[in-house]
Amino acid sequence: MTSGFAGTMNTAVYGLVAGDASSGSVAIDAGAFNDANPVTGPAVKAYPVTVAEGSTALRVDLDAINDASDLDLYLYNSAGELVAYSATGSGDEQITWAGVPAGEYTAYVHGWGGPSPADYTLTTYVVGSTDDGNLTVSPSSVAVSIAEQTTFTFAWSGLDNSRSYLGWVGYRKAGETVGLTLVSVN
Ligand SMILES: [Ca+2]
Repeated sequence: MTSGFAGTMNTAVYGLVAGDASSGSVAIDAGAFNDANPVTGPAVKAYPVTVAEGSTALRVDLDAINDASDLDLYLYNSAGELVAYSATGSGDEQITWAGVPAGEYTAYVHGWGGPSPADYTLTTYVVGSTDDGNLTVSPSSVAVSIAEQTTFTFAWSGLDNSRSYLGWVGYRKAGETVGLTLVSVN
């Protein structure tokens, strides 16, 4: 990365946390999802997502099993407000939110197009404020000057091969995070 300041840059690791995966299936009905008032049904499935106090990042990852599927993903807060969505022409969708406020959220999977029904895996990751000891960054502290390129090396260990993980590395100047890199391990 390239520094925007001169001084000492420290790194901080958050995670890695394992994703919580659910298998599901939806019917395909392009008109079934009303984003002003989402209602579950054959083509709309809901998943509660708890973001605890002290959480630092959220990812919701939707993986369609059949690449011919077009599934979409929406995230609502506890007030029923749409706070993020991913609704491309693909079957796979992903929402990533660094700095997510704590609260109760609901993720909706909508079967928009393609063969019906459509199977998928929905995986949620909630990264806390702790270093879980499975990701190392070197150097952890380095002297930088403005516009100087610094290379950091990431290494992970002790992960369960059957799961996927998310975390992030913060770049800090005098205790303030001035940049970050999300780290996914699949
Ligand atoms: Ca889609």
